[in-house]
Amino acid sequence: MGTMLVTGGAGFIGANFVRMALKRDPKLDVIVVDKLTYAGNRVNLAGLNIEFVQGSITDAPLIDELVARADTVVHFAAESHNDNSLTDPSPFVDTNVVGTFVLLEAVRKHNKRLHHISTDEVFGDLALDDPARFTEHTPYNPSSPYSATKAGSDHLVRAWVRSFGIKATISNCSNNYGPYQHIEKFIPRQITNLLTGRPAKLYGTGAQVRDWIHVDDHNDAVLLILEKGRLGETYNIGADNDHTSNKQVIEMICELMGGTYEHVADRPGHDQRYAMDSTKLREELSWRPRYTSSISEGLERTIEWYRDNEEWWAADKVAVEAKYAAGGQ
Ligand code: NAD
Ligand code: TDX
Repeated sequence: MGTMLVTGGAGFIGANFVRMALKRDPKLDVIVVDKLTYAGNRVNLAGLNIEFVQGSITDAPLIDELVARADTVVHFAAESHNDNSLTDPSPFVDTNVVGTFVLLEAVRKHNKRLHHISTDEVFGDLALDDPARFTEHTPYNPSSPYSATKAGSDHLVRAWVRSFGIKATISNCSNNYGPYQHIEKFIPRQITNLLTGRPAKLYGTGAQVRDWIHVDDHNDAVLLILEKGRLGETYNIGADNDHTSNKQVIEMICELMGGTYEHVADRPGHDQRYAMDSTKLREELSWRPRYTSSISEGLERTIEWYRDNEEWWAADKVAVEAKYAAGGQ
């Protein structure tokens, strides 16, 4: 793939992606562009042979120059946390919508291959008793400022494919977990709560369902789409884990680690159920997740990672919890 430009490569999924891509092809030239917001961490890429550029995807001259040097662009950069989008949506519009627009203009000008990373949240949610799953044809119906800006970015990519013929693919993936995930997110928040003597915190009743996927299964699918995906197409990514409620996940974590949880204020507008139908990806590209049917194996390894890497997260813990506590969570 020659030179690959990875946006947001110092974040959770992007850093795991760069690690996987270089493991598969140590000769790959990787340029990471990342603003290093609170969610980005240069340490996530420590020891890797890459070129790192600190900068924003909204910086058009910078992005033009970097895209010109790349053969392929993989676009992870985003503001990614729903709760933050409820307190201040502004950076979500800037990065997720305007930043994607800036990137698309550079991709169009230099005629480069783009893969855009998106989420299942663009489809809105399903009722808890609805067994349906989202397909690539499910209409968009986002609920939060985060998911609305991701939906906007997907629409921009599709419009640039149709109107300007850019060489792009999109993937929409369900909730990821694994190493290097920021401790504001559900699973690492609970693990680090228990590791610091706090109770785990469950929003509302905890009946909500997320279709959990290990980050390596997500990134494996992204590499496959880059290699074999049909241009202009969208692929849903999910590991068929749409049967475990937040309450069950928190109970698993408490059981594995020895600890308790408490109910805290619910998220306003909380999406109830996400479930992905990844038949297209499985049939067309023969993708299969390695962590299947239950999250317990991946969860145990993730708990171990946070235990072993306390220096990676400990400095952020007090501030993250103070922010949640201010909102009753
Ligand atoms: P993250 O918040 O951990 O990382 C985002 C990265 O983007 C950070 O390194 C941050 O510094 C960088 N960034 C933010 N604004 C930037 C800007 N203006 N310019 C350059 N870099 C910027 O997020 P994540 O969980 O790794 O998510 C990565 C992508 O995957 C996002 O597009 C997200 O919408 C999508 N996604 C995430 C999940 C999930 O469960 N986490 C699921 C599906 C899709
Ligand atoms: O402390 C918590 N307690 C709790 O019960 C937190 C932080 C969350 N929750 C609940 C809310 C959700 O139902 O857990 C579920 C997961 O929450 P998040 O980790 O915030 O993820 P979610 O809002 O589902 O979005 C995630 O998946 C889709 C990512 O953050 C997005 O970037 C991705 O697009």
